[in-house]
Amino acid sequence: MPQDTLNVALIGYKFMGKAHSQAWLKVGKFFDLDAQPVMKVVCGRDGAAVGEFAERWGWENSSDNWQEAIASDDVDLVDISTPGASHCEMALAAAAASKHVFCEKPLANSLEESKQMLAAVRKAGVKHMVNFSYRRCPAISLAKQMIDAGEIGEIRHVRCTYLQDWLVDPDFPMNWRMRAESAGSGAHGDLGAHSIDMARYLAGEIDEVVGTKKTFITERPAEGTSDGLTATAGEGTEKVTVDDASLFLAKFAGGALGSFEATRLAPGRKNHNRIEINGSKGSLVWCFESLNELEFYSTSDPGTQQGFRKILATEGDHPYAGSWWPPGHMLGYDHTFTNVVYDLTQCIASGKDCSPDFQDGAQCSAVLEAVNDSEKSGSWAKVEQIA
Ligand code: SOE
Repeated sequence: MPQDTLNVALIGYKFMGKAHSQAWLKVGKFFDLDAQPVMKVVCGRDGAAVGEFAERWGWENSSDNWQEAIASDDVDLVDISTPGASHCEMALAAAAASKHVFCEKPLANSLEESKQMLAAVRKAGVKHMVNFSYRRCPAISLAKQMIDAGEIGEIRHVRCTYLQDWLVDPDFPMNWRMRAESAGSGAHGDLGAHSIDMARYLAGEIDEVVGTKKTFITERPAEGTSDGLTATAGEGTEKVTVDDASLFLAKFAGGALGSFEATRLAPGRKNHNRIEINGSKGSLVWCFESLNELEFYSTSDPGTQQGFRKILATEGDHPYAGSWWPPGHMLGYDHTFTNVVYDLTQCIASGKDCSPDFQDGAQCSAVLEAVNDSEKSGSWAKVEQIA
């Protein structure tokens, strides 16, 4: 039902909690909205810490009881920014209380849970969105427009690499991201999920995959305290139960071939989320480390002038960019989250469906799981297509 305010309950207040909070704070300042988000309540396990967070980030209330917050009549949208293991329970509770649901990626730690979440939001008739934030980089939205307009022709190759180096030091202590029971997987679900989503967005569905994963550092210093990506060491050591790296090949339904590499052990690569797409008429290349730039090669350019041109997606006509700063002024990581909650708010206000939604999240889980199946069987695995 269309509405003019949107009361938000955020669950989680670490790295993603901050990223989401700054987006909710800023979205109404930079964008014209059909509904005004109200930062009603932020939830977390440590009552004192979440209380301080609420004050710092402008949430009206804080709570150490997310179930109560979700049930409150004062809440329209539940924003889930916790580790993957809790997504399903929270989304099911939100849907049962007829609340719209916004959820961090990957949608869940298993395909089975992702499907349960999709079924629940559909049954409840609420809006649902998964936070594949990189889709909202202006350069990526522009790439999508260019591909849809036929600028690079028929897609033949999709080359995705998502490389980080924050775990290269074997003395980096454990945190939830290295435990299967909280994160589900390592680089595979954390980073690979972004690449899979971007590839699906730009090049269509993936039919079949073959791949493998590897944990290079199998034991690490135990966790002392942690905040997002950083942690201090505690006493003793703990076994790492997720992958450090994942690698797979893909066959796309539209005929393209793809390769996907995700790792947290690539020295020098900080947030190297890169995609290169080669089509029959040209190529597009983007990397998050220069997120405002889109490289474009066109076979239609005069022969003597052919070469990759660098488009700076910072002009008023570029997607989202016009709502921020005057032309030529760069956007960063935080802006992508604000662009996401802008679209989410507008969809809820107007009654339109959100994108990417839980179907996209579940389809991404299906690809991740097919890679696991392939690893077990040692052969190509079909990707389940989620209706
Ligand atoms: C850590 O690897 C991480 O923060 C991911 O969890 C995010 O999804 C990605 O955007 C940046 O890296």
